[in-house]
Amino acid sequence: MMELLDYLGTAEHAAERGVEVIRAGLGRERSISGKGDRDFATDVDYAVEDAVRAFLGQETPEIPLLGEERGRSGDSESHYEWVLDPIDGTINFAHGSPLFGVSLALMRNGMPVVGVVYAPMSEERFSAALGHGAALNKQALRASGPSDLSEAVVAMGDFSVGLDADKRNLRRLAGLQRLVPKVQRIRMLGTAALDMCWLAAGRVDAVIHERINLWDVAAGTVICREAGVLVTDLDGVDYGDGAVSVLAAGPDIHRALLTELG
Ligand code: LIP
Repeated sequence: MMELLDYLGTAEHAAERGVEVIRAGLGRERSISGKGDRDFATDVDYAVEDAVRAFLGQETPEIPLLGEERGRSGDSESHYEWVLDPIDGTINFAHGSPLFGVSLALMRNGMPVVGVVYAPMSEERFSAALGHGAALNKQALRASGPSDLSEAVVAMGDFSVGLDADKRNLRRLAGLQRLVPKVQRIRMLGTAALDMCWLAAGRVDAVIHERINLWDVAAGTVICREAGVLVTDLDGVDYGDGAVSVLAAGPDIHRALLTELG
């Protein structure tokens, strides 16, 4: 049975394969496939997913994989599952913004135990394995942050598109109205994976996503936890497979936000 650090090594190589495909696709014409209201994936998203799937299919054929673009494949009885977002921040990527990355996690019984987020434009690779700490380009990561909300920079998810978007965005605006007078600044980076990694690196002090997919935040969750950050859903329940929201921050800010948003 492979150890978590072995799986971490495999995940890092898999993410590198994905980044090679992205680099090959930079600067050339792209085709996009619509995914409903104002949402899409590029041909590079699919190509990255295929390259990572092929690599993991060779290295760990016994472990199934859930990918954002092509869904689930493999043995559903396994306690383990790879969870992949080939390009988190696709809209940013398509618009030429450098804020995007390959996000790959290994889940064990519904909880992320290994995570890698590789941001090629800044050459930053965030990684972690449960019980082994978090790192940025092999340098140990330890989140540090304020204890007072008025000193906190809070990263939030994009406004919703698609079904019920108006209803959800009204709720989101109400939440913002409550938060804006209380926090130092709000940031909307357009990539949940980098939101979480920047939190682990102390570049933001909290992350709030009211509606998020597992593949967007699974890797970032174990990176944050190994950097000393609390990661729950918006009800304060530990984040894991099945949750639809994220609230991540150091203990003091997490408690204050749970109260504000409750
Ligand atoms: C994106 C997330 C972002 C969220 C967007 C979208 P994608 O993921 O990273 O934080 O606000 O709605 O879900 O689609 O680029 O993989």
